This record gives sequence, C-alpha cells and structure tokens, in this order.
Amino acid sequence: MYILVTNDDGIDALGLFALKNALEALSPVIVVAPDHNWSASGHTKTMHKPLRVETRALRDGSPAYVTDGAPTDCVALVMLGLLPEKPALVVSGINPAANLAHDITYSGTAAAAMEGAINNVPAIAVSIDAGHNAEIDFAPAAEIAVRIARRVLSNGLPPGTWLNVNVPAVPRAQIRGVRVTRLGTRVYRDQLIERRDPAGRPYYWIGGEPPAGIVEEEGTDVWAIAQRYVSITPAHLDLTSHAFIEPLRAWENDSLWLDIHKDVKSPKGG
Ligand SMILES: [Mn+2]
Repeated sequence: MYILVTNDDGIDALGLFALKNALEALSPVIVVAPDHNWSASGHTKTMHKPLRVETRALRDGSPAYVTDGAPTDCVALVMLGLLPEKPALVVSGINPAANLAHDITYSGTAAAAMEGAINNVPAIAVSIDAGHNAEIDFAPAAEIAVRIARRVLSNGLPPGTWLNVNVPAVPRAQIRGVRVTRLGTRVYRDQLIERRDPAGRPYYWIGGEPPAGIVEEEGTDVWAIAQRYVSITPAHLDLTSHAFIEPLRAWENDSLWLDIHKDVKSPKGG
C-alpha cells in the first residue's frame, strides 16, 4: 500500500517535497514527477513520443522517479504497470498558486488528480493561493493534505470524483476553517502582448495581471479562499451540463435535421 505523489511543477519543486514528507506520516509514498515545470499544461497525454523514466534522489536523498512526460503521464505510467501495484491514493501538488474555478481546466495539478479518478483511484489536488511567491510556507497546506488524505484513504471517494483543495496563503493561525465548496467564477485579466522579433515579425505573449475571481458568490471556492477558509471542492469527471440536456432535447426532432439523410452515402455507394 502506498500513496502516489506527483505534481505539475517538476521534481525539484518545494511543494512536491513538502507534500511527500508530510504524507509519509500516513503511509509509504512513491514520487513520480515530471522533469520540468508543466504548469497550465492541462490534461496532456503523451502519444507521439516515447517516455523515459529515471530514478532521482530528492533533496533529502530519498528516491523518486522522474519522467519526461506530463503530469498525466506520471499517473498513467503507474496505473499501466510501471510499478507492481496501483496506489491507494494519488495526491498532486502542492501547487504554489491557487487552482480555483475555471483554473482546473488549465491545471496540470488538477489533471494528475483526474487521471487518478479515471483509473478508479481516489485522488486529491492541493494548491496554495500564493501566486508563485518564493517565500511560500508549504507546511500548513501539507498538514491539511495529510488530514484529508487520511479520511479519503479510510472512506474512499465516489466513482469519477476527486477533491480539489485550495489553501489560503496565510499563517496557520489565520486560517478560519474548512469549507466544502462548488467551483466559482474566475475573472482572467490576460492581455495579448505583441512584440517584434529581430526580423521584425510579430510574436505574442498571453500575460498580464494574475486572475481575479467573483468573491461575492458565497459557497464557491473563490469565495472560500477570499474568506481565508480552506476550500475543498468535490470535482467530477462528468462535464455534462445536466441542466441543459432537457432543453437541448428539443433539437432532436427539430427542422435542423430534416434533410439529414440526403447527403449520406451508403457503404455500398447507392
Ligand atoms: Mn504548477
């Protein structure tokens, strides 16, 4: 029995190390992490090149696996047989920036947890709302991850479900508590920045201010973090808009499809 720890910031990230050290209080931990930073790579699956896996000593000398694949690949490699048995739990992080609301569609941290859920292994993504500050104290989030991991190991999670955990970047005494939340609304402040290369051709950066969010939406992850609560969102692989299935069903017999058979050629060419 072991916990698989991975991240999207790469094998050398302090958040990965803090998470691994803290979770070892619960169970053996095996680290499989990318060899470089994959932040905002989403649910990338490597299909067009081979994957290399090597062993690497972490900063305390303990062994880990490092891959040239994406965070998703790190989890998939293990699920498909890199290690003799599947993990009891996947924990991804600790990401040094929040993964709130729409962020989880970009997040490699979240994607690694989704890959656990796809493989029927309970999974947790852990992030700190710190905005890539070099002075981050990972200890409070690591300790919170241990508490949640302990509960998930004993209770499991429903199929297709993973937990998206965000921790406010404040001293532990200033954390007000824990709120179970739904995903909120991000407000991205990206701008398209155009520059010129030495040949005069334009190139672009998508950049700007860090994202904001609608903090007034009570009960959301964005709201909880703004209130200095730990946010735990039960996320699901099912991205279906269930509320829109019935309204959309009216389209099934709509005039939109009246001529649908006319252009269809049969396999015999008739
Ligand atoms: Mn990251």
